[in-house]
Amino acid sequence: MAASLSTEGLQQEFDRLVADDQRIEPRDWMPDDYRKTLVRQIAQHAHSEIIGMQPEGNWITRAPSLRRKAILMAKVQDEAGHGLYLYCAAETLGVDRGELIDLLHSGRQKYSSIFNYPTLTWADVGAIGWLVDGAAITNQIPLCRCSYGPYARAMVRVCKEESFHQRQGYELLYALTHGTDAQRAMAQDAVNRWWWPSLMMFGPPDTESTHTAQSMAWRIKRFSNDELRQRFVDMTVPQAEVLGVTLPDPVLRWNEDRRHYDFGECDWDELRRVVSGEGPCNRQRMEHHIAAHDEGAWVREAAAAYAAKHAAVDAAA
Ligand code: FAQ
Repeated sequence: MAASLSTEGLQQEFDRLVADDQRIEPRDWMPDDYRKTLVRQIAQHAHSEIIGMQPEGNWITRAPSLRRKAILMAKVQDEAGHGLYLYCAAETLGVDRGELIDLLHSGRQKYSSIFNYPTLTWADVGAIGWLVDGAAITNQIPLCRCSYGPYARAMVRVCKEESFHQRQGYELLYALTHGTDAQRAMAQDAVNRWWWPSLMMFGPPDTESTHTAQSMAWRIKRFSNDELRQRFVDMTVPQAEVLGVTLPDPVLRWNEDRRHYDFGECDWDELRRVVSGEGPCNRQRMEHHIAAHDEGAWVREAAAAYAAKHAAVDAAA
């Protein structure tokens, strides 16, 4: 069909597929800006999963029991898997993973602000699972219905795994809040530090979000940043009550008229600083990623040589 239609006809067919809630697949014609938006978002998402292994990876050797260590290792490994599905989804748009990693290393692509905060105590592992994975799921469940097929399908599996991650964080914090006074204080301190950065994961307020309107028209995003942030707050406040922690927001309260929780304003200057490279751990995260990438060069070379050898054998057969 692509060969026989004019650009206008192709655009109409694309618009029809999106309006009918059908999936755009890699073989389909798509507008250049749709492709660019997807590459930007999927690459940023993939980088976030990979850089996101660092804050929790910091605690694998110090987990307080074998059970906790096994759970944490499985979780961090899952994040690596998510990064790989997402790089594969991006590659269906005609870009190469190596190219995306270069863009990350040169600061031309981003990763989520949240991974630029330090993990100071063991309770941070629980707070990340409960709040960060909780926010990630809230954002990612609608992405399972994203108009681009490979991204939507990757999200289905990612969301299943994220929900295990969120539960393990909640369960870890529950054990701490039902433990000693020192454990309760450690849990509360972690929640105090991770609450606002978790709300900022949803991106700038709608009034400042440059991409939301177009991404919603293309059905890449199904809800705006503020809608998802509200959904996350509504879901999380009752969980905080069961855990027995307070959320560090003096204006947080149920609004009977809106049937939602009212909550305070994030520090948007802080989000801007962290996204522009001035967060507490930005430099450390990138240095670590670049060093790991360089040290892994021999593995990539060996894998490529192995694949080339087998391709030559197959071709000769
Ligand atoms: N951090 O116009 P919008 C996870 C940028 S995965 C950094 O609103 P958009 C799992 C944005 O890119 C977490 N940058 O943009 C896990 C844009 O920049 P540009 C990652 C941010 O795309 C858990 C500019 O600001 N999840 O946590 C942030 O429509 C535990 C304007 O913003 C995803 O990536 C931010 N927070 O909406 C792993 C989900 N917010 O390129 C390990 C997919 C905004 O114009 C451990 N992504 N920016 O210069 C999305 O849903 C969207 O891309 C948003 C942003 C909602 C993040």
